[in-house]
Formats: sequence, C-alpha cells, structure tokens
Amino acid sequence: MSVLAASISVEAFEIVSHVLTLGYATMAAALLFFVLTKNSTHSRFQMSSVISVVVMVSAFLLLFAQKQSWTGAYAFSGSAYVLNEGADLFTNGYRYLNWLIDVPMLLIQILFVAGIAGAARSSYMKKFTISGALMILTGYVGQFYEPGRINENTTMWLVWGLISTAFFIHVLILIKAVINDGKSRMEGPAKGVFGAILPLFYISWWLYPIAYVAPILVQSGMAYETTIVAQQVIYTIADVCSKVIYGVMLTAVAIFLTQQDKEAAAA
Ligand code: RET
Repeated sequence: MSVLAASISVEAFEIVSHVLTLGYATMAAALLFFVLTKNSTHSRFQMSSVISVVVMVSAFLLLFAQKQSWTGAYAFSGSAYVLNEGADLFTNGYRYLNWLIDVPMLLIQILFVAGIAGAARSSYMKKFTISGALMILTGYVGQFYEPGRINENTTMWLVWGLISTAFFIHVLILIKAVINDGKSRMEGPAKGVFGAILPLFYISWWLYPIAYVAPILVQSGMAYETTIVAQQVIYTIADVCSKVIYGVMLTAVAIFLTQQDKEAAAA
C-alpha cells in the first residue's frame, strides 16, 4: 500500500495544529499550577510536585516539537495541504522519547503520596523504571512500521506492539497494588480522591495503545488523514489526563493529608 497521503484537507491539517497547540498550552499552564502549589503540602509530598514540574517541561517541549514537525511537513497549495517536498515527514517519534522520561516519572511520583518509603519504594522504583522504559522502547521500534507510513510493515508493527503490551500489563499490576496500598492508609476525602486515580489511570493509559493501533483503520479503507487526526486527538486527551489531571489529583490528596496532619497535631 502506498505511503503518506500526499495531500490532506484544510480541516484535518488545522485540527491537528490546534490540538497540538492546546496540548502544549495546557502543559505550560499546569507547570505554573505545580510550581505555585508545591509549598501547600508537607515536605514529604513535595517530590510529587517537583516530578510534575519536570514532566510539564518535558511535555511542553515535546508537544511544541510535535507541532513544528506537523506544520513543517505540509504546505498550503491553494486548496489543500500537500507534503512539503524535501521537508521531514511528520513523526510521533518525539512523543515516544518524551514518554521514556515521563512514564517512569509519573509512576514514581505516586509513591511519595501513597506513603510508600524505604526498601518498598526502591523496589517499586526499579520495577516501574525497567518495565516502563521497555514498554516505551519496544513501542518506539514498532511505530516505525505503522500502516500508512513510508516503511509500513504490519507484522513488525503488531509484534513490537504486543511485546510492549506485556510490559504494560506488568505496570498495570504494579500501579493497582500501589493505589490499594496507599488507600488502605488514608481516610476521608484523601482516600476518595486517591482511589479515583485508579480508573483515571486505566482509562488514560489505555488511550496510548488505542492511538497506536488507530492507523489499522487505513487498511479497512478509512482515509489516512482521518486516522492521523484521531490519533493526535487521542494522544492529546491522554496526555492531559495522564500528566495534568493525574498530577492535580495527587496534589489534592497531598493537600488533604497535610490538613489532616495539622488537625491531628492541633487536637
Ligand atoms: C505503546 C505501544 C503499543 C502497545 C502499548 C503502548 C503503551 C503506551 C503507554 C504509554 C503511556 C504514556 C504516558 C505518557 C505520559 O507522558 C508504547 C503505545 C501498550 C501506556 C502515560
């Protein structure tokens, strides 16, 4: 099958540009939130805010690069956007390298709010880093062969995607244990919000493999541009949920726990 569509509609081009811009603007705004709320929590929780700051900077830069990659790949022809001759192709590769930083960070961040310390924390950190990084690296190899791209190879794309999924399942098992463990030590609103992170996590993290497989629709006849738009919209929703909403929920839990500490000390 042939390669990247040589031209895409004005709507498709603009939706992707807008969505990528929304993505990096959100990361910049949330960066301020995490900086400004860091000192509202007890020092034992503050590493969670620091990690959110690191994730925001990394995601902001990446989504900015992603947007440049998109606008650089096409030029307006008078009626549609056509591939810019001689320019780089649009690629999601930057995202994967950003996840290589963000995935271990996001997984480690929750340990500070869950109150997991000492040897248990080190052990989780090791497992999260290894499985998280292998999940992303194997997915990175797979995305080169995505259907619709110039070097598409469906078998390679699926095999690497499945290897990545095995590491993903390990991450899901670990995160469930961490959330249940942390929850068992909490009460009141802190417990409610902390518990709600598990469904948020399941939904937002599954969006990434769903976006990965979106281009399969090209083979069942869907226009390439539709799958690209769907993929970029899904990635952006997933990024906002897994980095920003997740970080805000962890901050809220840390603020509740800090208040409970103060109330207990005053009593
Ligand atoms: C890939 C490849 C296909 C199979 C699976 C994947 C999982 C990706 C995930 C990514 C999460 C990224 C996050 C980024 C935040 O910055 C690599 C798409 C299972 C779960 C949370």
